[in-house]
Amino acid sequence: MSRAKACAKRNEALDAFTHVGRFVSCTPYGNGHINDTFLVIADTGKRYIFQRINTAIFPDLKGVMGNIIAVTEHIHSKVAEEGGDTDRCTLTVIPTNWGKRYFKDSMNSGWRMYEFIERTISMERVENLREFTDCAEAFGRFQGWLSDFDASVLIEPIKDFHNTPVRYENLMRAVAADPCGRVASVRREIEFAMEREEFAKTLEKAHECGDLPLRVTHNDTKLNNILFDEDTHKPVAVIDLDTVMPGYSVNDFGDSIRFGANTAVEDERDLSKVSLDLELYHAYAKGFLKGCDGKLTDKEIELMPIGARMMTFECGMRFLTDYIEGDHYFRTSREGHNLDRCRCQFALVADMEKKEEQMKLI
Ligand code: ADP
Ligand code: GN1
Ligand code: MG
Repeated sequence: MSRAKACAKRNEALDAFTHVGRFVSCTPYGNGHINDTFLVIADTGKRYIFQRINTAIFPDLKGVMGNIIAVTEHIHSKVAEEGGDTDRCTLTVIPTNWGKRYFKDSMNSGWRMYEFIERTISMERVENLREFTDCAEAFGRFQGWLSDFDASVLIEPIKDFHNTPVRYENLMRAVAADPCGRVASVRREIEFAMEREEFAKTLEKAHECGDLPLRVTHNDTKLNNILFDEDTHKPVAVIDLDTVMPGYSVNDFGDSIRFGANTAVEDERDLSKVSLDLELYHAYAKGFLKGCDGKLTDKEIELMPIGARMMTFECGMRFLTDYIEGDHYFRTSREGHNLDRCRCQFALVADMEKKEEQMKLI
């Protein structure tokens, strides 16, 4: 779509939310890989988050928004019971002028608006161990709040989202199809994945034999999906609730480790910089267990290191699949971006394999 057309669509969508005021600015915002996020300012001075939901990834707009409303209402009531800050504890959806939860433009794109959670920052890296422990507590608490939530009201926004064997099959299908002629250049990465085909099944097997329960989980527990207070750097809200659905606690733990306990950034090209920081791992594990407040079983606790390795491996395979298929899923900003991300994840997996015993001890 041309820039002018994209801008026209955005304005068409903004017109659906004018009950909050006239919008005076709208600028791209944040570092998400999936949705198009904008910060909009109304003539009242109030700020809002405005997002074009990626409908190629989330076709069931009604279902996704229904999940978000149900989950945020539940969290609001939990925080109210605890006497916490109900204004900033979770996302608040702003309805359209007609009271709907999202707006569909004439090209079928979905748009939604949230209250901007003020006086917060989002971070790509933590500055110290305490921040990472706090972040873990926040994700653990999030899971705790949802422990009595009726999961049957949720739709599954993306089927088999963290089903690693299915992700493996998807990769093999992409390799066989090779739609962009890129397979020859990524043989080493494909082999890396193939050597771990059995490992990929570990959590699904644990679930099948009753060792790993399904809980309502976040499923995208990256550091930048938490908003921190700009003064105290304490977590304020867990955001990006598109993928909340039944899942494994150890995957929520694992995805945070993948992103936040890597000594390098997610798309680092210099692989000598990539490793698992065991101090950060320890800090996070401590906070997560505290946040979950005794709700995890011994077996779940035992599987936490596997969760970390699994999420890193799975994410690496997803980046590789997207690279092979021509980069249609994750937003990229340079040539070979998904391949760089894949290599970085696989380097981290290799380091985690070396540190398996230390992770278990922690
Ligand atoms: P994506 O699914 O593309 O990752 P997110 O929902 O995570 O999109 O939003 C992208 C970024 O926008 C977040 O990392 C955060 O910095 C910012 N953001 C999102 N929602 C809010 C909000 N309600 N208040 C303040 N900042 C927000
Ligand atoms: C995407 O939306 P965002 O940027 O927070 C992706 C996650 C990946 C992550 C990798 C819906 O998260 O699953 O782990 O990129 N979200 C979706 O950085 O696929
Ligand atoms: Mg996000």
